[in-house]
Amino acid sequence: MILVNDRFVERTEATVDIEDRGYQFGDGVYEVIRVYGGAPFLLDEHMARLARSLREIRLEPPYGIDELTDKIRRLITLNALGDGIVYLQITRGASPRTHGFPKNAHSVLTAYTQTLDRPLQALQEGIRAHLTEDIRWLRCDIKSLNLLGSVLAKQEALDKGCAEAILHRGKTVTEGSASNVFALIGGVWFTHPANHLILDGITRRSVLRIMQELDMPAKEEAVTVEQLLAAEELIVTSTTQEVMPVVAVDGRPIGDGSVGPWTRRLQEAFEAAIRETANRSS
Ligand code: PSZ
Repeated sequence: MILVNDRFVERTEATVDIEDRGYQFGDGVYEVIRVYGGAPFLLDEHMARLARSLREIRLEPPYGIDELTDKIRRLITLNALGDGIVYLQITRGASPRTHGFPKNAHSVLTAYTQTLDRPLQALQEGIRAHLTEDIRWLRCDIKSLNLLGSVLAKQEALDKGCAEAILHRGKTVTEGSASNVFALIGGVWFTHPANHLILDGITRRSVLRIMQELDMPAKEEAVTVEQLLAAEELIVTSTTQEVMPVVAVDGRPIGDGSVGPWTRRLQEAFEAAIRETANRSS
């Protein structure tokens, strides 16, 4: 089933207007929520970030966030989702095409589920990443539907045989095309501060909390490309990539080119949080 505004409908019944502003302008925001063993992971944090994204683009959702949270849980149950994701987006709705906000349009909410396994082999072996200039707009803190900057960066990385693009504005590393970046330098984890230049990842925040619990020093301070290449360990984090080791950047090994001990400890703690979520639902 698919959630369309406040109704659960079959996939074939879910249609989008060709003048929907999400389709024409990318005028909307979205979330991707991880589900483990039928239980949504960090759902309240995703919903709080969604509410913030909506406010920042002055978009009124069709109904309140509490009601939406209930409906997302219902969607997971209806679809008997085990391990997977919920994709959820809200657009400014359909109206004759003009840039300014339409007066009579109603926002359009759609959400669906997708089964997805954990990327176990990549988590074990690590991935290669490719550095590329961050050409995105200056409100990367909003989880907006406009993803061309990320799409082009990711494809450039894939074309080079890498699984993720690490973005930099000039000398400063910002984040991944669809992830946040942490570099272990001199025994301290560095990640870009949560300002307008990055998306404040839910996984990023969860990993920062874990670092605190494990007494691993962490600083929300940007690093340069040069510092990143000299890091002892490197990870990218996201809802679907979890705590993903990066073992090489543009063909240069990070550390000795294998997954480091601090990364392994983080992965174990993150797995424990996942297990706790999955157990709660069973
Ligand atoms: O399925 C996928 O490939 C996903 S699910 C979430 C993402 C990709 N990306 C989230 C993201 C992002 O797009 C950018 C630019 N920065 C950071 C992140 C990580 O955010 P969280 O941890 O909330 O998923």
